[in-house]
Amino acid sequence: MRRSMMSIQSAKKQVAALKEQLNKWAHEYYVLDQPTVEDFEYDRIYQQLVALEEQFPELVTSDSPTQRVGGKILSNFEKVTHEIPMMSLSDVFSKEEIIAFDARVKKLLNVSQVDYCCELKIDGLAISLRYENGHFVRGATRGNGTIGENITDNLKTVKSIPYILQQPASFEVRGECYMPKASFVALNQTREEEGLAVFANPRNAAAGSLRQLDTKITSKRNLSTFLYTVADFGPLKAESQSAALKELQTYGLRVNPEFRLVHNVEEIWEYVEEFHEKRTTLPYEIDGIVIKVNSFAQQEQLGYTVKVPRFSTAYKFPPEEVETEILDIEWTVGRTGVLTPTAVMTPVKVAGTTVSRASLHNGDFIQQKDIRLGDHVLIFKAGDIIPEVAKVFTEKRTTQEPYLLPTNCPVCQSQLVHLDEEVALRCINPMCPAQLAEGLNHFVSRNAMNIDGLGPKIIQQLFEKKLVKDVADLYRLKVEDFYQLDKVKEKSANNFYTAIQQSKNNSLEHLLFGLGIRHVGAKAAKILAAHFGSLEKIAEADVLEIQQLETIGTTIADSLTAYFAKPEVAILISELKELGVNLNYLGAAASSDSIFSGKTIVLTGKLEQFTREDLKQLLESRGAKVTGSVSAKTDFVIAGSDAGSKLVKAQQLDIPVLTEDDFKQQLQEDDHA
Ligand code: 3B9
Repeated sequence: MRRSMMSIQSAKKQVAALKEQLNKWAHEYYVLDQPTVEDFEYDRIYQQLVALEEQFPELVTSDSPTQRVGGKILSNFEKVTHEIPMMSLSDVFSKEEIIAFDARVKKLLNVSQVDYCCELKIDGLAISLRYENGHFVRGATRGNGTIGENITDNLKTVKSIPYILQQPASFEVRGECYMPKASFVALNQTREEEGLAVFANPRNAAAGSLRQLDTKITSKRNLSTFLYTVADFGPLKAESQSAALKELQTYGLRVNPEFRLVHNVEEIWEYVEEFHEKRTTLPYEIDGIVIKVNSFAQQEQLGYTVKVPRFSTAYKFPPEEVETEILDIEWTVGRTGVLTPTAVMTPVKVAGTTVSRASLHNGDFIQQKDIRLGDHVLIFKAGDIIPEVAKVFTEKRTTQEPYLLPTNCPVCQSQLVHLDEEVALRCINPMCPAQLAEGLNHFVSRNAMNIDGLGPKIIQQLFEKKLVKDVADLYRLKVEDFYQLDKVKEKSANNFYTAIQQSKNNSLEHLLFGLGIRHVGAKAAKILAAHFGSLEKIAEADVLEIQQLETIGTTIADSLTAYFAKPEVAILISELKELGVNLNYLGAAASSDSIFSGKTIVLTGKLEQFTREDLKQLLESRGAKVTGSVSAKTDFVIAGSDAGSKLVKAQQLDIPVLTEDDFKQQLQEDDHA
């Protein structure tokens, strides 16, 4: 009797955890277009949820991913209704259209002159913040203008949004949430280092950051806001847009300071030209100028169409495209031997910076666009940041010769392969110096050996000065060796040395991932390390045994066995061992991501499968705290038979209770997480 009741409590917790994980992944995949896991991993967790829901049908909720019909629920953010719709803006693209807008406004108002408020159009995400008696109570996305999503918890991590206004008032204020350019660049840099997909532009980065189910992630993204309107003007005294913007500031709300009251189209156009020029020097992206009739009385008189107010419009900047010529095409070799072509061009100024290089992505891209040396091309910045070739002026072409893709590696000269199913050209020489240098960069990266401070520039120098040629050499470096590098003094030399020495103690999964074996990502490395326990065991493992592991398929198994069959790899392993690098799995405890880490746990009742002391030690080794009495601070209780008052207390407080079997299952999941 009690057993089944206890199980449902732990099932409930598990179902919630699985749903959260799946919803997060689905959201990343469908909404953000930024998948973070392989399909098979999603399916594996999905099947676990299906099985649990079959066993406990009462735990099925309408927001469960298993209940999703045709992928309609894309996230589990609560929906909110905007009582007053969040409208959008009509677009104009030229001075002529601004003149026409002004003429229409004057005609509808039957006046000969109108004042306008010009504002910057921030390239972010429209949000609505509700304050009640001065307290921030709800934040939402625009959604379709009528129904948005409740992102209160995410917005609470945005430091520019006040929790409490400087004067108590109840209203809904709207504006833009955005990521500053510098934060966007920094974020993408880390994502690239971590092998994650980069965001195309600050807008996508802001959207992706706000729509996180894990608000800890949002809080780490540097987001900010500019507010520009109040949904219901109720409490505001202002009678015009420019006065309202000033009034919003008196509440402690962030308002973009560049707004300007103007009196005619000429002044609008001056504002447009001024900010078109200043655009690149602003610390945030703007994609145009918003023009609003300034007087609220006149705004009301003009009214709205279904989607947009008639009193405002947005002038959109043209994307800047500049002509230049292709001087050369350079190929670089990555860690996995993939070659990436870069166009080297006559330097030109585009959207504020001088551009002389643009990625051509791969050989197929060059052939599809028929890009040739010496060609005149039009370039632009994707998301206003990343230079891209938009168009080739074939009519200006002087050469008759198509560009020939390389047949040999530019670094080691060995013959390249073009695998059928891939777009990439690849150098398959494992001793290719370019790959080795990139391999070192991967080895020291965060999810691998996490050797702080050894960035690509240091690695490059270590490599060029022949101080290292492979990862084992890193552990042979002496403090003095670093003095040979540019601008490296005693302090940083010591830091580099210590960071390298410390990495010797990492658990096996870091080393295994760091070796950069094809198809062996951080997750697979963890599973393999936990299963086999040591690098030697993995090296000796049979391909059949490997591929039987959950989530490890034949691709990984084949790649692993091929890797460890190489004689140079055997030598590398023995060298690493000799140099004192740990080759063993140190257990889930060593990686602070144990599900028990930081949890407060109470043991009660008669335990059958563990002694109390063993269980206590086990939990503590995974970062948990074991305490004697149940309180609101208790995360869960592990109960054996004949449990008494502690169990009753846990039930009263709605604290999850695990049986020993439940616990063992959690333990297993912990080891596979
Ligand atoms: C209901 C700046 C942007 C912007 C408005 C902007 C985007 C939209 C808008 C806001 N930057 N300003 N301003 N700087 N990116 C002008 C569309 N206003 C509204 O959304 C809005 C909404 C209104 C009036 C204005 O009144 C109604 C009330 C009930 C029903 C219908 C309309």
